[in-house]
Amino acid sequence: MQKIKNIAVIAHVDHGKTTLVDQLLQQSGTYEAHQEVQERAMDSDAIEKERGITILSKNTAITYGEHKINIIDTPGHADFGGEVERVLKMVDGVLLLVDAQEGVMPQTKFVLKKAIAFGLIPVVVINKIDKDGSDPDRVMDEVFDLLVALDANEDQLEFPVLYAAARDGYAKWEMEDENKDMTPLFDAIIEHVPYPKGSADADTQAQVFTLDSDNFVGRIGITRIFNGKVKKGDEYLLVKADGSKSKSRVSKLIGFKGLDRIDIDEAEAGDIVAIAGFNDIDVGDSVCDKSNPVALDPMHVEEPTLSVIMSVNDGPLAGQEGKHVTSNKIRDRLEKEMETNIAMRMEPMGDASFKVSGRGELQIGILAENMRREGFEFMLARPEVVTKEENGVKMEPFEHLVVDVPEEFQGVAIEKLGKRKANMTSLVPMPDGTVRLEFEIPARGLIGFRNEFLTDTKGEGIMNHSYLEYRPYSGTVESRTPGALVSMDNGEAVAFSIFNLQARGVMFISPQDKVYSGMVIGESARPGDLDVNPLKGKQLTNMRTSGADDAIKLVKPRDITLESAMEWIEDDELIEITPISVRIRKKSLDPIVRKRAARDKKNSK
Ligand SMILES: Nc1nc2c(ncn2[C@@H]2O[C@H](COP(=O)(O)OP(=O)(O)OP(=O)(O)O)[C@@H](O)[C@H]2O)c(=O)[nH]1
Ligand SMILES: [Mg+2]
Repeated sequence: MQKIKNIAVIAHVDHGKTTLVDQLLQQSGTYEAHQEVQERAMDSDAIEKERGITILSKNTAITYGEHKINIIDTPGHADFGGEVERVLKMVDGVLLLVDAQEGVMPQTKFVLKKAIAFGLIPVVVINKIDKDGSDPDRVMDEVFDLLVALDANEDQLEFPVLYAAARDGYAKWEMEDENKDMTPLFDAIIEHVPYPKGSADADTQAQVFTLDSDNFVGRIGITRIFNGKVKKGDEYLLVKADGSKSKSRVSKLIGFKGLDRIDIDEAEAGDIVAIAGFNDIDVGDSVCDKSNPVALDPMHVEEPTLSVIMSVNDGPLAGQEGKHVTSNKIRDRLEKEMETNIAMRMEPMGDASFKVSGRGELQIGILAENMRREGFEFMLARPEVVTKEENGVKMEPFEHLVVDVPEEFQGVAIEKLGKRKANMTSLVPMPDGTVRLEFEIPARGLIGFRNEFLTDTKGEGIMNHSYLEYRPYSGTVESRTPGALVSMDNGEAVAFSIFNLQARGVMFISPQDKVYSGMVIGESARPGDLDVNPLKGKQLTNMRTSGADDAIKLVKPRDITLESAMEWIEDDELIEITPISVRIRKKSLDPIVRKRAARDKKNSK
């Protein structure tokens, strides 16, 4: 029987997880000599590559001496925390990476809290020690204090610590040691991560933690085998979270080796393998012995905290750019998503709309981005937090927020966050002249804050947050002040009128962009919406051919992305998303209806 170690790499976003996995793959000699490998090889999805972030957790396996090490790379962004939660149950140890300069950040706390709760002893890797501003001693203290605060037990407090520069390919036990290679980290894994429990001779018990598909064999469940063996060709019972059972034969068994997948005939307790042959296999399902099925605990991950209504595009430009536009298509796609994405929820709302819930704007935004790339067209409303009742008290999600700002912006940051009901818990001057402020804030208060924060801090502020807990509802928080510039006509925008409108605010459109009545084409410099006409040409001259256009200096319009739009819009606005465009519109396209609503709102105040 092969000796196996199963680890997950966890950290705050960007602290270097995927880069570290690259080095472990390379230095273990897992790649073939001629194999060409991209940087951050585990980030294989298109959006992951584009943005340089990990979205889905993924596993790989390396051989080190007589050991096989199964490694699961996890995402660090708070919105994908559910991915980390479900992975932690599958491993026997974690590598906790902490940036030697940034130190403990909100998601470091979140993932470590979960790991501690699972009883795992972290191998702490203080990473990026090559950075100029790095301060490994301070960061080490922060990690220790965090473990104490998380009620870690004595064994957990004895955690091993290494110092590393993943990008440069070395890890070491002491800062004074020579920068060589990853050997110390490999040794730490072998020495400190326990061997899997369970027995290859017991009845089979395996659990699915990720789904995949294969053109030839269809749906594949990536599973951790906790007991017994899984053999190709044998029959097993699939037990779902609701207790329902179905029998199937394993048509294909796939093992992992670096970035490759290999056909195998058998695997046993402790290993991580992919299983094909079960058509309706889902995340959390157990694959069990058919005569003695004992299912494993279904997976629990934290509930979604944010929801947004997705609906069929009913604007005047509907159906012109997308392939899938009907509510049936949208429903099918969302249902498919929910099968694999256990941290998200979907609820049909009638009238061709769906409530999609997740952990944050980025998670919902990535789903929407994937859908538009697949040819979907739809609308999104303003994100809302998911509130719930506990003992008759309305509760809402709170977040732990850390902002790093140059000293001169400390005042404005505190003032703005105060208006959003944030409560400051710490203020620490950092060696580089910035100040680190920590807050507890209702998740509601963060919606739309990022843009404002970046403007207020002239782009120099950095903010990070992650889910804390549900607390009693904290009353109204402030939202966007500037009004919208709303088009009052249908057609193609004209340079001359955009030029004139620039004085009124920031434009979102360029000449020749399609616009319609009720579409938001800019942000007004003042509060309150303003109906404007972006189609007005200079009197009857054909400006483009006359060359007069060249004389007009247009400011570059603000780029409206799916996520910036989600941050920006108000309750009476929608985002229209197609494979080609992201537009913002008023819910009601009729100016008279909007005027009446505005008047009613004013009167009711
Ligand atoms: N200076 C320095 N930069 C590093 C080091 N390790 C990683 N980086 C850089 O940090 C950035 C983020 O690295 P990733 O490996 O994508 O980080 P990650 O933790 O996987 O990020 P997420 O998966 O999105 O949470 C990249 O630009 C890396 O090149 C290091 O040791 N030193
Ligand atoms: Mg990553």
